[in-house]
Amino acid sequence: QELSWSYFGGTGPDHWGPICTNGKYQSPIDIIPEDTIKVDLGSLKFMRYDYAYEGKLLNNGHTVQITLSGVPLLLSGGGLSSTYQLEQMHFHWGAEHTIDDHRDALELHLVHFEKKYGNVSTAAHYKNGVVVIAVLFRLADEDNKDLDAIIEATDLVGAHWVGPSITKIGHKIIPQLLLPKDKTSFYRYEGSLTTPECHETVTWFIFTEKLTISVDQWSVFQRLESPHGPLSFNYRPTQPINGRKIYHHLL
Ligand code: SG4
Ligand code: ZN
Repeated sequence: QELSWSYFGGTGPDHWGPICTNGKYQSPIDIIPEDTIKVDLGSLKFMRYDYAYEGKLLNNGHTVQITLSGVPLLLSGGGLSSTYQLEQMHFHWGAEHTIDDHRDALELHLVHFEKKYGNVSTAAHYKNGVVVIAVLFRLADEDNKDLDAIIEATDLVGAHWVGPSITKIGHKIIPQLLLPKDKTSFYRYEGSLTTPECHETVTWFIFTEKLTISVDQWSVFQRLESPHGPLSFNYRPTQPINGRKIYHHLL
């Protein structure tokens, strides 16, 4: 089974299509903290992120993606003018957003859609339709216990590629534990999805506090099978800022 786009070669980022190539508000970007605009955007409000949920994990050939079952998890605040609902979480190994050109080991994306649109694929066609929360992970000596169940499930769906593969995550997931403790410091800017079609309808929030992952845990992601063999990295190169304002919310 072939996928229409990838992170390498003839189906790689240079061949992703019109919006990806010609857009002026693309993501990810390199964030230069010194150039950010310090403002009070109001705090982000995470509703029901502190409960334990059953989760499934999917290897779609581009990433591993987690969906949770049960009541909707909601996000507001941070200067947003409406309420957004969590659809899925996924990882990029090799972080997508860099800080002062430094690339961390891993980036978690929590993808939300504006409630009135019902899902991300519809919301992605409308201004302010999508909000992605990004969490950066740096390498550390110790395992991150809060990633254990996800790593275990990733190992299960990582085997020989015969098409997308899904598994139930062995332990319940508490999404709050995948967010940094300090939620009062984050960057915000207007950008795009980081994969085709690269729709420019995404408000990005990137926490400044990083979490950690061990090399052993990280290598499980890098072994994930895709149609092109092991998916050793899955980040898009950083894109031009083109005069966009990058805000830094500080309490
Ligand atoms: C990953 O490829 C996800 O698997 C996609 O989700 C997601 O697309 C895509 O990344 C872009 O999202 O936060 N990196 S990102 O900008 O959520 C969408 C699915 O394919 C539309 C469901
Ligand atoms: Zn992503």
